[in-house]
Amino acid sequence: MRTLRFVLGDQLHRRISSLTDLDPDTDVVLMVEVRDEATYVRHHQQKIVFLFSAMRHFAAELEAEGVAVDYVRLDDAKNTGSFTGELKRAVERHACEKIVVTEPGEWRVWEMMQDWREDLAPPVEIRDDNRFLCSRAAFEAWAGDRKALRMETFYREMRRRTGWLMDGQEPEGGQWNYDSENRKRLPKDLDPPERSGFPPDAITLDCIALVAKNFGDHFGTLEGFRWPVTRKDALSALRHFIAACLPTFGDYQDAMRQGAPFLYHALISPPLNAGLLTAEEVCRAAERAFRDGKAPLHCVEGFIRQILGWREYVRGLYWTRMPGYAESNALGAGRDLPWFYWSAETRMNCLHQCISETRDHAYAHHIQRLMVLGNFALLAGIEPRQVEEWYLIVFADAYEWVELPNVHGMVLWADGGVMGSKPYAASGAYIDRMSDYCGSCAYDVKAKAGEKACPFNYLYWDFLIRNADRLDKNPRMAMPYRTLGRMSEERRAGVTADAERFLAALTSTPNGTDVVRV
Ligand code: FAD
Ligand code: DLZ
Ligand code: SF4
Repeated sequence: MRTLRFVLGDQLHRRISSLTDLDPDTDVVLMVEVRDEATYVRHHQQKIVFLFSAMRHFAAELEAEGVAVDYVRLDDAKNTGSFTGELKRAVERHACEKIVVTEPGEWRVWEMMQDWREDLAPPVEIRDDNRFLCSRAAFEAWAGDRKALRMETFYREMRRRTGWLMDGQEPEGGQWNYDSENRKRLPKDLDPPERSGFPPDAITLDCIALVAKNFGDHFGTLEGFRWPVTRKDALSALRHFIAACLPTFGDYQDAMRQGAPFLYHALISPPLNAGLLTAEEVCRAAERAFRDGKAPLHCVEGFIRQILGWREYVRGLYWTRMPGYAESNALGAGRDLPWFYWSAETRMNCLHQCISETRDHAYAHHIQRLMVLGNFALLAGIEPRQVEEWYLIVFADAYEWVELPNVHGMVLWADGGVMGSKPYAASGAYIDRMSDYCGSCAYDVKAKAGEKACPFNYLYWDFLIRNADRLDKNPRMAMPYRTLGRMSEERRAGVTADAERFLAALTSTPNGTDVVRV
């Protein structure tokens, strides 16, 4: 039977479920570069290059194996620009009796697939996404009627299920979680390993030219493109991380340093999310390093938790809560996204650094995303939809299944506590403790009030004041609200005045004038 196997741009694994029973004698693999996918949000230029180049390399590998690949390029004159249009055209080209796809990473594409079932003549088989360690059905069974879906409970279940870092029924070393050992400041004299990345080959250079021509007005630069675009290079990146970074990963997981965007992080999320690596092989490689005495337990546990715990958890949460998940706005946040999220033109050095690095690499590490970029959006009360769109655009690893829970739930607490028991709000003291940004900032992190004071300081208290009716009964917020309760009326009024002055000066367009632009 001739089967048309439609492989999406983030499903680039030879053992993806849509290809497991591929018959090279009869079947055709369809892959399409389409404008709709690059523009449903205006993705960072490096993300589009990464996906197109990884798709072209993957298609070439299949062809080298003798598989017939029908690959539609973006500049093909007949390209309709959409998944549906290209699938319909391909059905006309190939007399296929069946279409096989793997379920997608995003709800909007899932809805498209339901339409394909209705509208196309050949039957459409949608298979489970085997890139994950916990299927949608298994997560739903775990979630059951639980009111709160906490990551830590899920993670322990996954450790038991996989047997990773387990000593019989008990966690290796006697503890499930070594987070308390993973919050160190980066010593000044410690230099993180060199991360040279992968220079673009001829295929990537073609994609760079294509993207510059078609999407050159999207956010981000192309000059520094160094992402691995093949499985071979992605495995090499993984090996380098395990050998050079994992033994120190945990200790400085939360640290930030000016001019050092990557530190000890793995830099594997773009290839991992596109299927060039599997979660299983990444976790197994880390566990092997521990068993072989090459990396300490607290670092390996911290790393495995990110993938076996957080990554699987946010994906499961996304699918159990969609399509309604994005609709809530528990803190009633409604401010427009400030323009500096695009231009990096702000005197707040922490934000200037994190946004500039995001523009240059389509990457920021976890604490930059959470405690700088996200923390500001939370404290300033930026509308969830605008923040979510920004995150989906700017990072090479962003797909809605992973971006939405992290932003809507973890950062903005817009889901009212489904994901996290309290908002991750913090003042400038946290950023000062975990980074060297404040030393080169126009603002004074120690000052609490007035024009020179670090905006995070008064915005933090203003956030608590503004949201008191929603948060002051939360037991995990008891301490800050007790401190707020002891504040004099005069000081509270000062906080509100500083916050109002600062927020009123923010602009959401490039032409505005505001005090935080350089
Ligand atoms: P490392 O720090 O080395 O971590 C290893 C791996 O753990 C990552 O590659 C990733 O696969 C996984 N991981 C760690 N934390 C998370 C998490 N919270 N959720 C899911 N996976 C996690 N990750 C994405 O892949 N895509 C996104 O769009 C994305 N958006 C985020 C938005 C916000 C607001 C926050 C706080 C986090 C977001 N993350 C996202 C998670 C995390 O920041 C990135 O996975 C990580 O920075 C990728 O870099 P790395 O490979 O060097 O990761
Ligand atoms: C992100 C992306 C982009 C920019 N372009 C394409 C494309 O042209 N063709 C394709 O198959 N996939 C692309 N993708 C990834 C899809 O958006 C992704 O598969 C869906 O969002 C489902 O997760
Ligand atoms: Fe950021 Fe405040 Fe530090 Fe400046 S002083 S870098 S705004 S935390």
